[in-house]
Amino acid sequence: MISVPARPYPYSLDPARTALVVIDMQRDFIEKGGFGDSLGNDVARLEAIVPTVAALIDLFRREGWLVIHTREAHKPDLSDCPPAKIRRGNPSLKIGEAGAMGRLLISGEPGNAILPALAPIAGEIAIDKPGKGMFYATGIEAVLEERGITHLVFAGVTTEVCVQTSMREANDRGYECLLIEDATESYFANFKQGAIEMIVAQGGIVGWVAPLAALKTAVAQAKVEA
Ligand code: TIU
Repeated sequence: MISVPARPYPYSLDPARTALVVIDMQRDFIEKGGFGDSLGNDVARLEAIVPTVAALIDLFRREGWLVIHTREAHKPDLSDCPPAKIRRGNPSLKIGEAGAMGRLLISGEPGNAILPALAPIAGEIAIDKPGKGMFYATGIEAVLEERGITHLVFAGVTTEVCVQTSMREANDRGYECLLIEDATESYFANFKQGAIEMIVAQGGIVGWVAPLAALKTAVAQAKVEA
């Protein structure tokens, strides 16, 4: 077991039962002309975490631990997208409409891809999710069960929307969840901070939070002690 200094108290993980979940590091949220931009957000804030997310993915790859990537994505015929979701926010461009990077939030379109710097490699799992959470209508729970995964380490965007929803879905299913706080970001600094405080409040009601450096140090320390 590896013990990571975390809030609200140390987080213990068994690498064989742990997966990294990188939520929605897609052009649609991080680049101009995508879905996040269409909702009126300043997308530049999100790009700043790319090096930290890359370093986190690199740590898991070097250790040979499981990496899962998610994409918020709908089928081209939008049969998996509720009309309410399309209407929500009165965006300048709606889900399924053509923008500078292809149709917004549609699987296979250029803008729906994960940023090249963070792209999945062979052996990693990449899933499309029609909702904000990673469990709704994705089948991922069976995959995690089959692999014996009990602990999920989270990164990605946005902290208070898809990351927090996924963590809450995971928490309700019994997974022990750790959010890497410098590998997640929101369009709103105060929402990121608020989401983190909600996660760790009440003794870790949703899970734990730690910076990447704490996880790296804990992994190195475990090797020294082994
Ligand atoms: N709008 C917003 O903050 N987020 C989303 O719509 N999706 C994700 O968080 N991935």
